[in-house]
Amino acid sequence: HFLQNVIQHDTFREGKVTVNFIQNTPSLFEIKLPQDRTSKAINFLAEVVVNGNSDVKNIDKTKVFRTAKVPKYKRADAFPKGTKDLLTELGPEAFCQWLKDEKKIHYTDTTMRDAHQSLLATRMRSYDMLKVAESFAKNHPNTFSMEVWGGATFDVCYRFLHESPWTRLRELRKAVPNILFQMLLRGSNAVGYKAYPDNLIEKFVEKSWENGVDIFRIFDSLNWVKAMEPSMNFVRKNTGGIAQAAISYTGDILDPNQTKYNLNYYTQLAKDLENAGAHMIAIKDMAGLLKPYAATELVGALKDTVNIPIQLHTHDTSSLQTATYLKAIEAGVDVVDVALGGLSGLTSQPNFNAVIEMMKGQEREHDFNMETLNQFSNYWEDTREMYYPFESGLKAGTAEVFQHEIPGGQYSNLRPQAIALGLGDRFDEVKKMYAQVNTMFGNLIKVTPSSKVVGDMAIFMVTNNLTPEDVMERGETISFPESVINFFKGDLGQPVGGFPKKLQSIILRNKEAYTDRPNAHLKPVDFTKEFAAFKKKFQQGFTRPIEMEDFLSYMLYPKVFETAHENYKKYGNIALIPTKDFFFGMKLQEETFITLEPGKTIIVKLLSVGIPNDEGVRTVFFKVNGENRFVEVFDTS
Ligand code: 3PY
Ligand code: ZN
Repeated sequence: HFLQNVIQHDTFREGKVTVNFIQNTPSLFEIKLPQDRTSKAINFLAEVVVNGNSDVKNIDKTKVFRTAKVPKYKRADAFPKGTKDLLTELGPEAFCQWLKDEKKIHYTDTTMRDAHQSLLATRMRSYDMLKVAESFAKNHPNTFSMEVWGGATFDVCYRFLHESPWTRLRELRKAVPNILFQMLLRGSNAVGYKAYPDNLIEKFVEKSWENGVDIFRIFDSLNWVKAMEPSMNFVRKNTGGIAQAAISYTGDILDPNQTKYNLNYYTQLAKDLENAGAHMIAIKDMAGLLKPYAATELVGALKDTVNIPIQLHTHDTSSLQTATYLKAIEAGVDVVDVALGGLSGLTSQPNFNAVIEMMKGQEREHDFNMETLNQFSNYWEDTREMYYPFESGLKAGTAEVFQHEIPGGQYSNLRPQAIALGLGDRFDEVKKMYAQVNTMFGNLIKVTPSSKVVGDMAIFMVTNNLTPEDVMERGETISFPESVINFFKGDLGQPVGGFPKKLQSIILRNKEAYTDRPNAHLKPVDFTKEFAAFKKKFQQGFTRPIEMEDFLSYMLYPKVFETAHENYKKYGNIALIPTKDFFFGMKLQEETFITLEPGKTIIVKLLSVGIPNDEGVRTVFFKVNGENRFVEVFDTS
């Protein structure tokens, strides 16, 4: 390393070395050894032991965790054939015809995406998914699909879990080669909260497919078909996957007073999506508002309107939604979204295990081995214990959701967001205000990101003690949240029936609003030039060649990616750290196992944590595979 420093030094390279070069250049003796994976892993363990995980606010020191048991499977056995094999064999059109002809009801398991997004603020780590994935693939290959990617998981992976969503997808794909994988794509907003250039979305779709996504559930937060069309085309053109177009459901089609989103509105929308090239239609009931008898009407009418399979997605916030599934199944829906028991119910999807029991002995029964399915539920119930800091606090179903219409995925975030802003005791007001804001905004489809705009405004109004009348009367003097201004400008597209004009001019003041697709205003990404610049900036610190996938992440979330990259340089692949150690830190004399790669596991024991020296640095001692190691960590407390 000393010689390397000499050879790489500018003075040496320029041939200007004098006799005193070595004595006068102390930097030659600064040896920076490249850190290996073990050192990086223990750097992270030490950091959490000393400073905690900044994402975990309240630790319950008395908490004892159960060991989650992975249901048995044979590693050496081949994977049984599943829907992924069928899609490869048939291609998307014939596959969808097969699905339509199926008498059995099919199931999408949302455990690894929407379930934890909606119950645990999206914090489920790849570590806990990968532990159980192969077992699930081998035990339940007759699952229609697994939703494992997209929505909020992409950004949370980097931002809070310090792991790569691409690695998650690849590793899961390896563990589950036989069952279709599904992702949630926010149309022109990809996996973000704003519009992105079309060619960025196109590349993102292409890479998602290459890395393992089969079914793209595409929605637009305002049900604007024009905004969904490009993504549907990208899936059809650039992948062998399925373009599943979602109609986001709001209101109540059975309420004669609610005329905006009536049955006719939804059937027309489904027809438009079929005409625009959808392989399948999803009814995306993101807040759990589709009541059982409404499901009979809606599914029946859609079946009569379109010739493609229909999948139903809901959230059980009211605790009524298993009945909705029963009615939808009777009306001929092809697939329903469920979550394994331990991560089901409330703001998540209805209970997979219970729905299977409900259908036992019935005409459309699809056979699942209940003993192992219940073991998977138990696995998640035990694993969930470690995620207690992220529970939303909702204890029972609430019929209030039919009034406030807050999506399940937003509910589990809005509550902590309100608490963080000191509105914990005023959460009831926030919920009521959410409904009022919706009315002010002209009754919107509310799903990410339009739901975030409504949530931001509700929180803003409660915080500032504003009423809708205040906004209308003295709006010119109010500084509205940025997301609200951008929404009224047209940044998320056009809502059904247009913007309420008076409020729009109050909020925008002199800003110009536009009515075409927001993406049409964005400069396309110059992939050759910008990817080259990205590589130059970030290659240092990567222990593998930099990829287009990294670049896509950077383009979607520049700051988040940059921070994640810094963490990666210091700590390596944090996804390998066991969850308990990741969130809560190791205890003294505790031992943990970290598998750096198959066949390479290190055993780490925490021996001691020193007192801070004059600079506030603590020395943390470990025994790693029998050898003593230490790490110095600055104590930030
Ligand atoms: C998301 O966009 O993340 C959602 O789950 C919307 O329901
Ligand atoms: Zn959902």
